[in-house]
Amino acid sequence: MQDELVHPVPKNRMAALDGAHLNGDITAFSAPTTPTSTGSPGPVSAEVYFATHVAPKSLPENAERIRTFVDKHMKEGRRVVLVTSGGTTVPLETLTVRFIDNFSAGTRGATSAEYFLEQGYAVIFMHRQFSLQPYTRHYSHARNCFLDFMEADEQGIHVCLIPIFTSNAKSFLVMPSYVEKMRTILHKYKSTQKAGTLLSLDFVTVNDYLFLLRAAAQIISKMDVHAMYYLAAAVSDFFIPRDKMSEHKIQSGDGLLSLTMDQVPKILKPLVNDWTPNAFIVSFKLETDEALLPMKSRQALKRYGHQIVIGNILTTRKRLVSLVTLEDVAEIRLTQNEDEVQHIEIESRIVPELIRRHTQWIEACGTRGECG
Ligand code: 9Z3
Repeated sequence: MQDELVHPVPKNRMAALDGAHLNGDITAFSAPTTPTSTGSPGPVSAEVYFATHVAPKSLPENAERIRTFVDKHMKEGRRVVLVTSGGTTVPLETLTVRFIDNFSAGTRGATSAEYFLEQGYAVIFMHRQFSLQPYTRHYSHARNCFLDFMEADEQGIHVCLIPIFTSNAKSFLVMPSYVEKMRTILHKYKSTQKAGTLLSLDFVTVNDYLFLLRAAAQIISKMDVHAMYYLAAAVSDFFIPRDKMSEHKIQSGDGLLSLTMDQVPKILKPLVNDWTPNAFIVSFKLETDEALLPMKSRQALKRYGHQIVIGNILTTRKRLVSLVTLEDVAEIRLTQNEDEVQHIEIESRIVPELIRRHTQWIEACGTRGECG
Protein backbone atom coordinates (compact mmCIF):
# COMPACT_ATOMS: atom_id res chain seq x y z
CA MET A 1 0.00 0.00 0.00
CA GLN A 2 2.90 2.34 0.71
CA ASP A 3 5.05 1.55 -2.30
CA GLU A 4 3.61 4.23 -4.52
CA LEU A 5 4.87 6.75 -1.99
CA VAL A 6 8.52 6.23 -2.81
CA HIS A 7 10.14 9.21 -4.47
CA PRO A 8 13.50 9.35 -6.22
CA VAL A 9 16.52 9.87 -4.01
CA PRO A 10 17.79 13.44 -3.61
CA LYS A 11 21.57 13.44 -3.13
CA ASN A 12 22.41 10.42 -1.01
CA ARG A 13 19.03 9.82 0.52
CA MET A 14 15.56 8.70 -0.36
CA ALA A 15 13.17 11.57 -0.49
CA ALA A 16 10.86 12.08 2.41
CA LEU A 17 7.27 12.21 1.45
CA ASP A 18 5.54 15.54 1.65
CA GLY A 19 2.25 15.38 3.46
CA ALA A 20 1.96 11.62 3.14
CA HIS A 21 0.60 10.62 6.53
CA LEU A 22 -1.24 7.39 6.44
CA ASN A 23 -2.44 7.08 9.98
CA GLY A 24 -6.10 7.88 9.82
CA ASP A 25 -6.65 7.10 13.44
CA ILE A 26 -6.56 10.48 15.08
CA THR A 27 -9.76 11.73 16.58
CA ALA A 28 -9.43 15.48 16.30
CA PHE A 29 -7.13 18.18 15.07
CA SER A 30 -6.54 21.89 14.98
CA ALA A 31 -5.62 24.00 11.99
CA PRO A 32 -3.33 24.29 10.20
CA THR A 33 -3.13 20.67 9.15
CA THR A 34 -2.05 18.87 6.04
CA PRO A 35 -4.58 16.68 4.24
CA THR A 36 -3.30 13.15 3.78
CA SER A 37 -3.67 10.65 0.99
CA THR A 38 -6.59 9.14 2.90
CA GLY A 39 -8.25 12.53 3.30
CA SER A 40 -7.84 12.51 7.07
CA PRO A 41 -6.16 15.46 8.78
CA GLY A 42 -2.42 15.09 9.25
CA PRO A 43 0.04 16.74 11.57
CA VAL A 44 1.23 20.31 11.20
CA SER A 45 4.62 20.65 9.58
CA ALA A 46 7.64 20.93 11.86
CA GLU A 47 8.04 24.51 10.67
CA VAL A 48 4.55 25.49 11.80
CA TYR A 49 5.00 23.62 15.04
CA PHE A 50 8.19 25.47 15.98
CA ALA A 51 6.66 28.80 14.98
CA THR A 52 3.66 28.29 17.24
CA HIS A 53 5.25 26.73 20.32
CA VAL A 54 7.61 28.03 22.96
CA ALA A 55 11.12 26.65 23.37
CA PRO A 56 12.11 25.36 26.81
CA LYS A 57 14.04 27.88 28.90
CA SER A 58 17.06 25.58 29.13
CA LEU A 59 17.50 25.44 25.35
CA PRO A 60 20.16 28.16 24.86
CA GLU A 61 22.31 26.70 27.65
CA ASN A 62 21.92 23.15 26.35
CA ALA A 63 22.75 24.27 22.81
CA GLU A 64 25.95 25.84 24.11
CA ARG A 65 26.90 22.62 25.90
CA ILE A 66 26.29 20.63 22.70
CA ARG A 67 28.37 23.09 20.67
CA THR A 68 31.32 22.83 23.06
CA PHE A 69 31.04 19.03 23.16
CA VAL A 70 30.85 18.62 19.39
CA ASP A 71 33.77 21.00 18.80
CA LYS A 72 35.94 19.11 21.29
CA HIS A 73 35.27 15.74 19.75
CA MET A 74 35.58 16.95 16.18
CA LYS A 75 38.99 18.30 17.08
CA GLU A 76 39.94 15.01 18.73
CA GLY A 77 38.73 13.03 15.70
CA ARG A 78 35.98 11.13 17.48
CA ARG A 79 32.64 10.17 16.00
CA VAL A 80 29.55 11.44 17.80
CA VAL A 81 26.28 9.61 18.38
CA LEU A 82 23.12 11.26 19.63
CA VAL A 83 21.16 8.70 21.65
CA THR A 84 17.58 9.55 22.59
CA SER A 85 16.08 7.59 25.45
CA GLY A 86 12.98 7.31 27.61
CA GLY A 87 9.43 8.50 27.02
CA THR A 88 8.03 11.96 26.43
CA THR A 89 5.08 13.40 28.33
CA VAL A 90 2.11 15.30 26.94
CA PRO A 91 0.78 17.80 29.48
CA LEU A 92 -2.97 18.33 29.68
CA GLU A 93 -2.66 21.72 31.38
CA THR A 94 -0.15 24.56 31.06
CA LEU A 95 0.26 24.59 34.83
CA THR A 96 0.63 20.86 34.63
CA VAL A 97 -1.07 18.63 37.15
CA ARG A 98 -1.86 15.83 34.73
CA PHE A 99 -0.06 14.47 31.73
CA ILE A 100 -0.04 11.48 29.39
CA ASP A 101 3.16 9.49 29.36
CA ASN A 102 4.85 7.23 26.86
CA PHE A 103 6.10 3.82 27.81
CA SER A 104 9.88 3.48 28.21
CA ALA A 105 12.18 2.85 31.13
CA GLY A 106 15.14 4.13 29.12
CA THR A 107 16.91 0.76 29.24
CA ARG A 108 17.56 0.59 25.50
CA GLY A 109 19.06 4.06 25.33
CA ALA A 110 21.14 3.90 28.52
CA THR A 111 22.51 0.45 27.74
CA SER A 112 23.32 1.32 24.14
CA ALA A 113 25.07 4.51 25.22
CA GLU A 114 27.49 2.42 27.28
CA TYR A 115 28.35 0.23 24.29
CA PHE A 116 28.88 3.27 22.05
CA LEU A 117 31.22 4.77 24.65
CA GLU A 118 33.12 1.51 24.86
CA GLN A 119 33.61 1.60 21.10
CA GLY A 120 35.12 5.09 21.20
CA TYR A 121 32.11 7.21 20.29
CA ALA A 122 31.33 10.46 22.06
CA VAL A 123 27.72 10.23 23.21
CA ILE A 124 25.11 12.94 23.54
CA PHE A 125 22.59 11.21 25.76
CA MET A 126 19.25 12.96 25.39
CA HIS A 127 16.98 11.34 27.92
CA ARG A 128 13.77 11.71 29.83
CA GLN A 129 14.47 13.29 33.20
CA PHE A 130 15.03 10.61 35.88
CA SER A 131 15.00 7.72 33.39
CA LEU A 132 17.89 5.25 33.31
CA GLN A 133 21.35 6.59 32.53
CA PRO A 134 24.55 4.90 31.40
CA TYR A 135 26.48 3.25 34.24
CA THR A 136 24.21 4.38 37.07
CA ARG A 137 21.43 2.30 35.48
CA HIS A 138 23.00 -0.79 37.06
CA TYR A 139 22.04 0.54 40.49
CA SER A 140 19.59 3.41 40.26
CA HIS A 141 16.32 1.68 39.43
CA ALA A 142 17.38 -1.81 40.53
CA ARG A 143 15.00 -3.95 42.56
CA ASN A 144 17.46 -3.87 45.43
CA CYS A 145 18.26 -0.26 46.23
CA PHE A 146 21.76 1.14 46.33
CA LEU A 147 21.98 0.67 50.08
CA ASP A 148 21.51 -3.07 49.67
CA PHE A 149 24.94 -3.25 48.07
CA MET A 150 26.64 -1.87 51.17
CA GLU A 151 27.40 -2.97 54.69
CA ALA A 152 28.36 -0.88 57.68
CA ASP A 153 31.43 -2.16 59.48
CA GLU A 154 30.72 -1.52 63.15
CA GLN A 155 34.34 -1.76 64.24
CA GLY A 156 35.56 0.47 61.49
CA ILE A 157 38.01 -2.26 60.45
CA HIS A 158 39.03 -1.90 56.79
CA VAL A 159 38.36 -5.40 55.59
CA CYS A 160 36.63 -4.16 52.47
CA LEU A 161 37.73 -4.31 48.88
CA ILE A 162 36.16 -0.97 48.01
CA PRO A 163 35.64 1.53 50.84
CA ILE A 164 32.89 3.88 49.71
CA PHE A 165 33.42 6.58 52.29
CA THR A 166 34.73 6.79 55.82
CA SER A 167 33.72 8.77 58.85
CA ASN A 168 35.46 8.70 62.22
CA ALA A 169 33.07 6.13 63.55
CA LYS A 170 32.46 3.69 60.72
CA SER A 171 33.40 2.49 57.29
CA PHE A 172 30.78 1.66 54.71
CA LEU A 173 31.75 -1.28 52.59
CA VAL A 174 30.55 -2.77 49.37
CA MET A 175 29.50 -6.34 50.06
CA PRO A 176 32.12 -8.69 48.58
CA SER A 177 29.67 -10.40 46.21
CA TYR A 178 29.00 -7.08 44.46
CA VAL A 179 32.53 -5.75 44.39
CA GLU A 180 33.77 -7.19 41.11
CA LYS A 181 30.92 -5.89 38.98
CA MET A 182 30.85 -2.55 40.75
CA ARG A 183 34.58 -2.09 40.29
CA THR A 184 34.26 -2.64 36.53
CA ILE A 185 31.33 -0.24 36.18
CA LEU A 186 32.96 2.34 38.43
CA HIS A 187 36.10 2.20 36.33
CA LYS A 188 34.18 2.75 33.07
CA TYR A 189 32.12 5.53 34.65
CA LYS A 190 35.19 7.38 35.92
CA SER A 191 37.12 6.92 32.65
CA THR A 192 34.16 8.32 30.70
CA GLN A 193 33.98 11.32 33.01
CA LYS A 194 37.72 11.89 32.64
CA ALA A 195 37.59 11.68 28.85
CA GLY A 196 34.55 13.93 28.69
CA THR A 197 32.87 11.65 26.17
CA LEU A 198 29.36 11.67 27.64
CA LEU A 199 27.02 14.65 27.57
CA SER A 200 23.67 14.10 29.31
CA LEU A 201 20.74 16.35 28.53
CA ASP A 202 17.22 15.82 29.73
CA PHE A 203 13.70 16.46 28.48
CA VAL A 204 10.27 15.90 29.98
CA THR A 205 7.57 16.92 27.51
CA VAL A 206 7.32 16.16 23.83
CA ASN A 207 7.79 19.90 23.26
CA ASP A 208 11.11 19.85 25.15
CA TYR A 209 12.14 16.84 23.08
CA LEU A 210 11.32 18.41 19.72
CA PHE A 211 13.10 21.70 20.40
CA LEU A 212 16.15 19.97 21.85
CA LEU A 213 16.43 17.49 19.00
CA ARG A 214 16.27 20.24 16.42
CA ALA A 215 18.88 22.38 18.18
CA ALA A 216 21.19 19.39 18.64
CA ALA A 217 20.85 18.28 15.03
CA GLN A 218 21.58 21.72 13.66
CA ILE A 219 24.82 21.82 15.66
CA ILE A 220 25.82 18.20 15.07
CA SER A 221 25.37 18.66 11.32
CA LYS A 222 28.93 20.03 11.20
CA MET A 223 30.12 16.47 11.93
CA ASP A 224 28.71 15.49 8.55
CA VAL A 225 28.91 11.71 7.99
CA HIS A 226 30.76 11.19 11.27
CA ALA A 227 27.57 11.65 13.28
CA MET A 228 25.07 8.95 14.08
CA TYR A 229 21.55 9.27 15.45
CA TYR A 230 20.12 6.46 17.55
CA LEU A 231 16.53 7.45 18.18
CA ALA A 232 15.36 5.04 20.86
CA ALA A 233 13.14 7.43 22.83
CA ALA A 234 9.45 6.60 22.90
CA VAL A 235 7.99 9.80 21.50
CA SER A 236 4.32 10.62 21.72
CA ASP A 237 2.42 10.68 18.44
CA PHE A 238 -0.26 12.98 19.82
CA PHE A 239 -0.26 16.19 21.82
CA ILE A 240 -2.44 19.12 22.82
CA PRO A 241 -1.32 22.29 21.09
CA ARG A 242 -0.57 25.31 23.24
CA ASP A 243 -3.54 27.32 22.06
CA LYS A 244 -5.94 24.52 23.00
CA MET A 245 -4.53 23.64 26.37
CA SER A 246 -6.29 24.61 29.57
CA GLU A 247 -4.08 26.86 31.66
CA HIS A 248 -5.40 25.68 35.01
CA LYS A 249 -6.10 22.25 36.40
CA ILE A 250 -9.01 20.64 34.55
CA GLN A 251 -11.96 20.43 36.92
CA SER A 252 -13.84 17.19 37.47
CA GLY A 253 -17.16 18.95 38.19
CA ASP A 254 -18.02 19.02 34.48
CA GLY A 255 -18.37 15.26 34.26
CA LEU A 256 -16.59 13.22 31.60
CA LEU A 257 -13.34 14.42 30.15
CA SER A 258 -13.06 14.24 26.36
CA LEU A 259 -9.70 14.87 24.88
CA THR A 260 -8.92 15.85 21.33
CA MET A 261 -5.31 15.78 20.35
CA ASP A 262 -3.27 16.83 17.35
CA GLN A 263 -0.64 14.70 15.70
CA VAL A 264 2.94 15.52 16.62
CA PRO A 265 4.84 16.73 13.53
CA LYS A 266 6.85 14.04 11.77
CA ILE A 267 10.21 15.23 12.95
CA LEU A 268 12.28 12.64 11.10
CA LYS A 269 11.50 14.36 7.84
CA PRO A 270 13.31 17.66 8.52
CA LEU A 271 15.94 15.82 10.56
CA VAL A 272 16.91 13.67 7.60
CA ASN A 273 16.49 16.24 4.88
CA ASP A 274 17.28 19.63 6.37
CA TRP A 275 18.91 19.67 9.78
CA THR A 276 21.57 17.04 9.48
CA PRO A 277 22.13 15.90 5.93
CA ASN A 278 24.69 13.11 5.58
CA ALA A 279 24.45 11.80 9.14
CA PHE A 280 23.77 8.10 9.69
CA ILE A 281 20.26 7.90 11.13
CA VAL A 282 18.78 4.95 12.97
CA SER A 283 15.22 5.11 14.28
CA PHE A 284 13.23 2.59 16.30
CA LYS A 285 9.75 1.37 15.54
CA LEU A 286 7.76 -0.06 18.41
CA GLU A 287 4.68 -2.18 17.88
CA THR A 288 2.66 -4.58 19.98
CA ASP A 289 1.20 -6.46 17.01
CA GLU A 290 3.84 -8.59 15.25
CA ALA A 291 1.85 -8.60 12.04
CA LEU A 292 2.27 -4.83 11.66
CA LEU A 293 5.95 -4.44 12.43
CA PRO A 294 7.62 -5.26 9.07
CA MET A 295 5.22 -3.05 7.12
CA LYS A 296 5.47 -0.17 9.59
CA SER A 297 9.27 -0.33 9.64
CA ARG A 298 9.53 -0.23 5.85
CA GLN A 299 6.94 2.50 5.68
CA ALA A 300 9.04 4.68 8.01
CA LEU A 301 12.17 4.06 5.91
CA LYS A 302 10.42 4.97 2.70
CA ARG A 303 8.70 7.97 4.15
CA TYR A 304 11.76 9.58 5.68
CA GLY A 305 14.61 8.15 3.64
CA HIS A 306 16.99 7.48 6.53
CA GLN A 307 19.34 4.53 6.87
CA ILE A 308 17.93 1.96 9.30
CA VAL A 309 14.75 1.27 11.20
CA ILE A 310 15.09 -1.09 14.14
CA GLY A 311 11.79 -2.85 14.62
CA ASN A 312 10.88 -4.27 18.02
CA ILE A 313 7.84 -5.72 19.75
CA LEU A 314 7.06 -4.54 23.25
CA THR A 315 7.09 -7.98 24.86
CA THR A 316 10.20 -9.34 23.14
CA ARG A 317 12.28 -6.18 22.74
CA LYS A 318 15.05 -7.36 25.05
CA ARG A 319 15.81 -10.50 23.03
CA LEU A 320 14.75 -9.80 19.45
CA VAL A 321 15.07 -6.84 17.08
CA SER A 322 15.05 -6.49 13.27
CA LEU A 323 17.41 -4.16 11.47
CA VAL A 324 15.42 -3.07 8.45
CA THR A 325 16.92 -1.34 5.43
CA LEU A 326 15.46 -0.95 1.96
CA GLU A 327 17.69 -3.80 0.81
CA ASP A 328 17.18 -6.34 3.56
CA VAL A 329 16.15 -7.29 7.07
CA ALA A 330 18.66 -8.65 9.59
CA GLU A 331 17.45 -10.15 12.85
CA ILE A 332 19.41 -9.93 16.06
CA ARG A 333 18.12 -12.56 18.43
CA LEU A 334 19.37 -13.83 21.77
CA THR A 335 18.90 -17.48 22.57
CA GLN A 336 17.05 -18.33 25.77
CA ASN A 337 20.35 -19.27 27.36
CA GLU A 338 22.05 -16.01 26.35
CA ASP A 339 19.09 -14.03 27.65
CA GLU A 340 18.18 -15.82 30.86
CA VAL A 341 21.37 -17.56 31.96
CA GLN A 342 24.24 -15.48 30.59
CA HIS A 343 22.29 -12.20 30.85
CA ILE A 344 23.71 -10.90 27.60
CA GLU A 345 22.30 -7.51 26.68
CA ILE A 346 20.97 -7.37 23.13
CA GLU A 347 22.43 -3.86 22.79
CA SER A 348 25.91 -5.44 22.95
CA ARG A 349 25.05 -6.97 19.55
CA ILE A 350 23.05 -4.08 18.09
CA VAL A 351 25.64 -1.37 18.68
CA PRO A 352 28.69 -3.06 17.05
CA GLU A 353 26.56 -3.94 14.02
CA LEU A 354 25.46 -0.31 13.66
CA ILE A 355 29.02 0.91 14.06
CA ARG A 356 30.10 -1.46 11.30
CA ARG A 357 27.41 -0.02 9.05
CA HIS A 358 28.28 3.54 10.04
CA THR A 359 31.87 2.88 8.98
CA GLN A 360 30.61 1.63 5.62
CA TRP A 361 28.47 4.75 5.33
CA ILE A 362 31.49 6.98 5.95
CA GLU A 363 33.63 5.03 3.48
CA ALA A 364 30.91 5.11 0.84
CA CYS A 365 30.62 8.85 1.35
CA GLY A 366 33.88 9.38 -0.53
CA THR A 367 32.52 7.30 -3.39
CA ARG A 368 29.28 9.26 -3.49
CA GLY A 369 31.32 12.44 -3.54
CA GLU A 370 28.55 14.32 -1.85
CA CYS A 371 29.80 14.65 1.67
CA GLY A 372 31.78 17.43 3.24
C1 9Z3 B 1 11.82 1.86 20.94
O1 9Z3 B 1 11.21 1.14 20.19
C2 9Z3 B 1 12.66 1.32 22.08
O2 9Z3 B 1 13.32 0.17 21.70
C3 9Z3 B 1 11.80 1.05 23.36
C4 9Z3 B 1 12.80 0.64 24.45
C5 9Z3 B 1 11.05 2.31 23.78
C6 9Z3 B 1 10.83 -0.08 23.12
P1 9Z3 B 1 12.99 0.58 27.03
O3 9Z3 B 1 13.33 2.03 27.12
O4 9Z3 B 1 12.16 0.39 25.66
O5 9Z3 B 1 14.22 -0.27 26.94
O6 9Z3 B 1 12.05 0.15 28.11
N1 9Z3 B 1 11.79 3.19 20.79
C7 9Z3 B 1 11.04 3.89 19.77
C8 9Z3 B 1 9.63 4.06 20.17
C9 9Z3 B 1 8.89 5.04 19.30
O7 9Z3 B 1 8.22 5.89 19.83
N2 9Z3 B 1 8.99 4.91 18.00
C10 9Z3 B 1 8.13 5.68 17.09
C11 9Z3 B 1 7.14 4.69 16.55
O8 9Z3 B 1 7.24 3.48 16.82
C12 9Z3 B 1 8.93 6.25 15.97
S1 9Z3 B 1 10.10 7.40 16.50
O9 9Z3 B 1 6.24 5.13 15.81
